[in-house]
Amino acid sequence: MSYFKNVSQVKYEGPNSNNPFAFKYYNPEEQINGQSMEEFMRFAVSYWHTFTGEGADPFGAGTAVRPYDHLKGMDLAKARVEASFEFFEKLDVPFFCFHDFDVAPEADNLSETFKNLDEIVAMIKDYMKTSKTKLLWNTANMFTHPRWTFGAATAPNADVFAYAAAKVKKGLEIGKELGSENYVFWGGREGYETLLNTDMKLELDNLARFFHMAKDYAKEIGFDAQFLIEPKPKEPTKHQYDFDVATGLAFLHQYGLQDVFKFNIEANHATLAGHTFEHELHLARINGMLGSVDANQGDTLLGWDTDEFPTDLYSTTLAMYEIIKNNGLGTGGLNFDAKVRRGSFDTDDLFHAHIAGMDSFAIGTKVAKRLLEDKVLEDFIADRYKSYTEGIGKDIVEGNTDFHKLSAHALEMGTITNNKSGRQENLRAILNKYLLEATQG
Ligand code: XLS
Ligand code: NI
Ligand code: NI
Repeated sequence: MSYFKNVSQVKYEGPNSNNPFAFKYYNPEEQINGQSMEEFMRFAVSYWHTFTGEGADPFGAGTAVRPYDHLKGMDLAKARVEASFEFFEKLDVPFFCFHDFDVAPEADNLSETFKNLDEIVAMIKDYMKTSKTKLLWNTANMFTHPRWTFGAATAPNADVFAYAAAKVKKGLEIGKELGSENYVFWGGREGYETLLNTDMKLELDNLARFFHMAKDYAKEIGFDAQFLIEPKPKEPTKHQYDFDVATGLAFLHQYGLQDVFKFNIEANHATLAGHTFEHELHLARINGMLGSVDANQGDTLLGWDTDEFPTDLYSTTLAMYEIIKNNGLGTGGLNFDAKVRRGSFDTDDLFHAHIAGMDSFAIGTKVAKRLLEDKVLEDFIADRYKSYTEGIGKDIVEGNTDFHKLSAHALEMGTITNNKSGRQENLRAILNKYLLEATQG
């Protein structure tokens, strides 16, 4: 049976196509950085938003109209697996991602829940035998059920910590079973509401203990996926511990976990933290910690994680600039942690949304590639810091100076008159020019 009857195979038809079910800019075969776009971009579909999500919001029930709406429990879970692989194939997407809870319903107790999971994971594994779509990452949902009210590994209740460990243990086994390339830890409710009732030091120590045990277990079972930490500053808790890349870096170094993790950076989480998407990618990259991306976008007028499909070409361009400079994402990818708006309730919208996102990132890739080939920003930046390549600047960089010599230099030189304009507006105009030109052909 077919779940998406209106859509046949989504293909690249080029910028002149008006077919709403075709790629206009994402050409999987086009070469970028010595790889095909498909290999380089590594797009992934988020199971939770696309197959499990129903379009509910805090004020109203779900609006999504899905071909499996009449089903419940395990029957629903199975129909979703069938639908998902049809979707992956029609979209021709190389990866997908899921939380345990997205694919199989929780039962009354943990062992029943695991049984449900085993059944569905076996089914997924079966589909994966004939599908090209692989698992980019899996993770454990440790935020929906009331037991996680105060967190999982940072909960004040040790039984909750143990329950979380059981879930992640299972998640690592599932990851191994399905050949996942990464395993994601997003904080969920790892954070706090008020310091009046919180032992922050114990919670952070416990979080680190949890991560070390997770790594030990992955090693024990021979699951060598890249571990990824996904920062987010707030929501659902007021203060999330993995606030942003900078906070995450400090945490990982503090607890000796810096070689175990890289970052999974989500655009909307970056902006919630008061950063740009490219800031977070850049900071992770220069520290050798850029692992994967949750590709979405927020809304500047809304202060929460709206998880919209990415269509902002400035943002995709500056993101791809970082990713190309990083030489790609390694085992990571561009996962659409994005959901169609509540008013986009048709199944067709699921295709439109992914096509829009993939095309937007493809445009970003083309523009970023040209900017890098022409060294537009690189040359400007190199020139701006030229003073560190000679004289006193060179001494600073090479460690050949001290406060005595620097002070003597300053006393000698008189007034500083050699600052140069940062040319921000001009650089933006150049970026516009590249954006317009790169999409012409
Ligand atoms: C929520 C997060 C979540 C993670 C996976 O804001 O983005 O969806 O990506 O748990
Ligand atoms: Ni995410
Ligand atoms: Ni998010």
